Amino acid sequence: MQRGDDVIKKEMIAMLLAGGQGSRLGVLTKNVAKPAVSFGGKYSIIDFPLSNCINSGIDTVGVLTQYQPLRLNAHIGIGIPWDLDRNRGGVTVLQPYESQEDTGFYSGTANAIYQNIAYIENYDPEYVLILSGDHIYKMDYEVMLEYHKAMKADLTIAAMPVPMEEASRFGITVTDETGRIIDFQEKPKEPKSNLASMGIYIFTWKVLKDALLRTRDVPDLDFGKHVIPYIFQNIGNVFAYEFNGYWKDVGTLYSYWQSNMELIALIPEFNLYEEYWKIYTQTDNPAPQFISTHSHVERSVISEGCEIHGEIYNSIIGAGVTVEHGAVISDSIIMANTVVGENTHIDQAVIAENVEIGKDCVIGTGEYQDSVYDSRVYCSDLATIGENSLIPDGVSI
Ligand code: ADQ
Ligand code: ADP
Repeated sequence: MQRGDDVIKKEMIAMLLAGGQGSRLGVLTKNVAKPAVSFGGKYSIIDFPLSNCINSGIDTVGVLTQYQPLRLNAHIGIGIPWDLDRNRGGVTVLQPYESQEDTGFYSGTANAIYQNIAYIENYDPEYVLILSGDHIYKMDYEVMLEYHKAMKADLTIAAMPVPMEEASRFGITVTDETGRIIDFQEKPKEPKSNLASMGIYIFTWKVLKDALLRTRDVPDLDFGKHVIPYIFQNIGNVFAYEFNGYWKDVGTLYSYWQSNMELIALIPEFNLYEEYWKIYTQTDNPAPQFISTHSHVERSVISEGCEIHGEIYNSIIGAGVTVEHGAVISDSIIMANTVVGENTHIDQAVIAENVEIGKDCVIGTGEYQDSVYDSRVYCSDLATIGENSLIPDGVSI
């Protein structure tokens, strides 16, 4: 390989896939890329993998994005909150561009990496970590890299057991007693095991580069469908790294809502308050929250800049939200700068940013009973309202 002066050697860099359409999140991703969707009141989904990177000592991250990238770009900026504002490395947003060879679109996850081989080669890495932009979890990728090296693997796939009835939504691995993968099926109708791929991969770079060059003509080149089966069949040295912590793919509206609700469960499965594994985000430093005399708040996240006059139960309230007198919110997510009018009742709903909801509306079932989430019963569809909507007085949704 030719090496110019501008090659900065890194042992491992991360490539974060954030270019899916996110269509299953409905109105929430109409104008916003899924990784930029807000989570847990003050965060965005992408804060979790980005924070994992910096907490794992990875200082070079390429973020591959193509749909509705404006807010994502604004959120990432030059990477200051994650300490990724480096002259060498740091975070770089990589959008597809039209060239003689390429169409200006990432047609699949592996095609997106293929189109950025030159970016990766700038760092002459031994290993490349591939991540998804839509997962909520904490993971030390350095420990995974140790495992990859110890196994002398060409590819290590992070994997965790899932309920058998959900297994066909995932890539499924079958392993021997050493952790070596002896069978891999992408979203099989009849899964042979329940050890699911988390879509988090460490590749030895020269193996991945070679596989990408050999498979590049496959339409919509995808890791799960094409590249992993190719490496598995032709090279075979593939291991599963078993993970047993909290991990959630928030690609569907229900899993997104559920994962938010899990933050405020009596015993949270996922804890945002751990000192040694902080989650960093971009904030514009709003005023403190104000909770008035007639308000009532139970087991909820209330972000900065909120003004609360009504009642809030088991909910996640983003920054700068106003809840007027007599309003009752339960089991819901309300994103930044939304206003909830007097006597409006909201239950099991997801309301995006900058929505104005009038007085006396009923959204969702609108009935606060005992927390639905606690009883683990989820009774109806979630009501969702997209950003910048205006809901007139007295409306039921
Ligand atoms: P899926 O969850 O279906 O399966 P996929 O649609 O491939 O994941 O998206 C993975 C990530 O790549 C997402 O963050 C998405 O935004 C991004 N992405 C999708 N298309 C892209 C493109 N063209 N360009 C850039 N980024 C793109 C995968 C694996 C399974 C595994 C699950 C775990 O294929 O084997 O079980 O993840 O969630
Ligand atoms: P969702 O499945 O909710 O739409 P994902 O982010 O998981 O969201 O993936 C988006 C889907 O869009 C994937 O199936 C991916 O293959 C597809 N996709 C990604 N890029 C393109 C593209 N350039 N053109 C068409 N489809 C794409």
